[in-house]
Amino acid sequence: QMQGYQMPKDFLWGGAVAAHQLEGAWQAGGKGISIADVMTGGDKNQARVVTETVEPGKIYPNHWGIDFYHQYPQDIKLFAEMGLNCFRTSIAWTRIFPNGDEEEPNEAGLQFYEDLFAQCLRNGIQPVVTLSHFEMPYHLVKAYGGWQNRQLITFFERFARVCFERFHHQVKYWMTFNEINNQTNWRDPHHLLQNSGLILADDENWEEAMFQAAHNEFVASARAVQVAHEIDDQLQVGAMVAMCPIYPLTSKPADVLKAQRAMQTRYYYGDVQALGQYPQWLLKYWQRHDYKIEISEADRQTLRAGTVDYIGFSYYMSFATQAGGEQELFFDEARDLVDNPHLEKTDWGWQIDPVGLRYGMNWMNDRWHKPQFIVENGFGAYDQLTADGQVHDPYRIDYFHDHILQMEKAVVEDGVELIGYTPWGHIDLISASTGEMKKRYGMIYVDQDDHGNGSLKRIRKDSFYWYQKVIASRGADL
Ligand code: P53
Repeated sequence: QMQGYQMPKDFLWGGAVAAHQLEGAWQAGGKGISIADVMTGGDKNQARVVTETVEPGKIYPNHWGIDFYHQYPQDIKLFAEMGLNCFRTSIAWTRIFPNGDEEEPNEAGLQFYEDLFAQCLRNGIQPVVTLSHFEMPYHLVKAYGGWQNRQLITFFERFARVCFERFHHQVKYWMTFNEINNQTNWRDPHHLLQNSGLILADDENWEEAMFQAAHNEFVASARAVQVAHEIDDQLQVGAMVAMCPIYPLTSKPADVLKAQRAMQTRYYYGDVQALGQYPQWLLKYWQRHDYKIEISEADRQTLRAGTVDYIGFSYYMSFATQAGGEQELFFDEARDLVDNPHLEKTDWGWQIDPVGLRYGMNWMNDRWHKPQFIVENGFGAYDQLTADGQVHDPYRIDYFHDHILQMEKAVVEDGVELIGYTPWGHIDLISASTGEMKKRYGMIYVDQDDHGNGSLKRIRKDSFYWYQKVIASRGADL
């Protein structure tokens, strides 16, 4: 196998998780109910269901996660053993503001994160924190209609301010909204709820509602950037987009044009957050469709003043599209994606494309001119615990080998400025899309099934030792 380039000394090598997918303890320390707490478990054929309230007898995997809330002291030590020098997690909004609209924060929640971050730092691990990672207070959905409502800007700003004030000595790198562009797929209710807390009726215009919600998130994010810099000019606040490059299926000009519009559509979020303004094609699109997106002059000013410091992004896969002979140039993510015949897929149908990572990094660099941070990358797979009590996962090592190599080429050969690399779910946790435990990403195995049964024992997989070696060689020994 090919060897890699060595990354700079200060490069951050880490792992990434989100509070709701591993903490469990969904009611501990005064925590409120988040949107993840009312999502049942599903699998690749059966979508997760959102229930009106927490219903007895239903399975809610986020209620238990992997019990990180109680086991983190040992888990962080294991991360240090792996060699991590950073750890990306999120702050569960509902631990700090249980309903989201309180005036005063919940001290027990703040204390939990202060202790967690202290444990990281004691072990030579720098925490990297996402403020909103698919876990907004459910109350803000029920009582306010989610991010369509401008009042959420105030609530989020308050939450962000409290976090920056309390943790700015412990945490330098922040992100505002996780994978803010997943809602490009606005026909899927799961994405609308996860990103924006929208639960819409059939007769509402879902696309227009998505654009309004995303706008309010942009303003909230830009406010957070400004507040962070006021509190501590050392703080770095990033965007977080899901980078899935969309290729033209063929070199037919109409396919190429379609793919260009697909990229514009899926990444206008980054345009607004990095460049501080909306692209012209989108304003034209709204005009033609008579979409009335409420954007004030003050908002425009906030967006310009609150551009992000860096681009955090996830990378798992690439997509492809082709023109359908439509009158108007238009990209509808739920309908317009096609299989790429050159790529293999995971068991969950995610197309594996290491080169797409380098392509995406170059594309973003040309467009946004900001440092980047790969804050998720990984391979969801069924793992087997063998009779010898081990997990042999060569498929995961292959995936990481190929992706890290492309990352290093983007840095060394192409000159992309990259802060760090945090593979997703380096410890097994609950899947966001399916709620499964058995869709595993970890280099550390957690003994638990989809129903929450198991010893919760942590077991080092083969990939654990492989990544340890990669980090020790600063990326050269792949
Ligand atoms: P799961 C869609 C496409 C790419 C990444 O995903 C996505 C999603 C939404 O599920 O989510 C990110 O667990 C997300 C994590 C998530 C991870 O990728 O569905 O930021 O919360 O767990 C992997 O296999």
